Amino acid sequence: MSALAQLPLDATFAPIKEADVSREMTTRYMQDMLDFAEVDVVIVGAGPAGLSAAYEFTKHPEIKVALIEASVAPGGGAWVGGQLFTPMVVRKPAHLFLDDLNIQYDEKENYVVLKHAGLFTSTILAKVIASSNVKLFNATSVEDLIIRNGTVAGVVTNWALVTKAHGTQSCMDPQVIESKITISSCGHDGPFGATGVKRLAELGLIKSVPGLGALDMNAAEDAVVAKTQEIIPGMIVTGMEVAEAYGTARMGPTFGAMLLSGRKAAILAVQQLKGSKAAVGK
Ligand code: 48N
Repeated sequence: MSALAQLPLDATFAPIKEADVSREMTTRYMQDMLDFAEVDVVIVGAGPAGLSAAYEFTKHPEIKVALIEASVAPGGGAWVGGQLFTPMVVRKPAHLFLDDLNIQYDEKENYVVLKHAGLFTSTILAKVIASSNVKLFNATSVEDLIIRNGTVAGVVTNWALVTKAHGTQSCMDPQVIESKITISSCGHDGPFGATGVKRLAELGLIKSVPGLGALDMNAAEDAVVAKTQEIIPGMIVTGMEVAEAYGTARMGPTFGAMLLSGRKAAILAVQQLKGSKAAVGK
């Protein structure tokens, strides 16, 4: 019989010093911030595209990755399917990505259906968080970019609640994370939608952000994956931020393009890094 099975219902806890709880959290979090002040890759946004990119990087332990998410709960739009219905539709061949994650689904001829979108998001999130080289900083927003000679060289961060409260206080300055490559997966709606490419347009580094086209599932998913690319030196766009940046159609509640776009963004970054000198973060 397992130790848990033998545990009495009214078990009592081992004693603890309250200050030790604070010390444990503080030492680890501060060490993470010191260790990840300079990385190979920053991923902005932990929705399905950003998480898929992060998962791909877990296969490259030599590459140091910071995953930044404004919400306390990562996952973006991938906790539900469409109109808050919870099953998730993923068109083939993106089911192969689910196979890699060992996620169960119902199979149809051209697509698969997960009984709950949370099955994807919780599974991929657990694998990303458990990895040795990808560090998730949630409740943290990217407020700006580090730009050197027209190249994205990292991100400017703040607590997400501070970012939302800038109008209430005098200047609450941010922190920075330097990175060789920034993957922008900021999605398409909400207060943070497509913030990476919108900032590039504000800086005149890209002409404009045309925004989403109307819905056409078959056109949208192929186009988003095809246009997942380096938009300016140092920044790769992925997920629905691609649709915003290039004005492709939107796909609505099918998620296969998010998985394969995120995977493609990570592989493009790995190819760039392998072509360069030894990666940061050995
Ligand atoms: O889920 P999203 O919004 O974005 P994607 O591209 O990962 O997935 C898109 C998908 O959820 C859909 O919208 C589906 C396919 N619908 C399509 C359609 O046609 O309607 O996740 C983006 C994440 C969110 O969690 C944001 O909180 C976060 O990125 N985020 C940021 N985090 C930190 N700093 C920022 N500046 C920032 N901007 C966005």
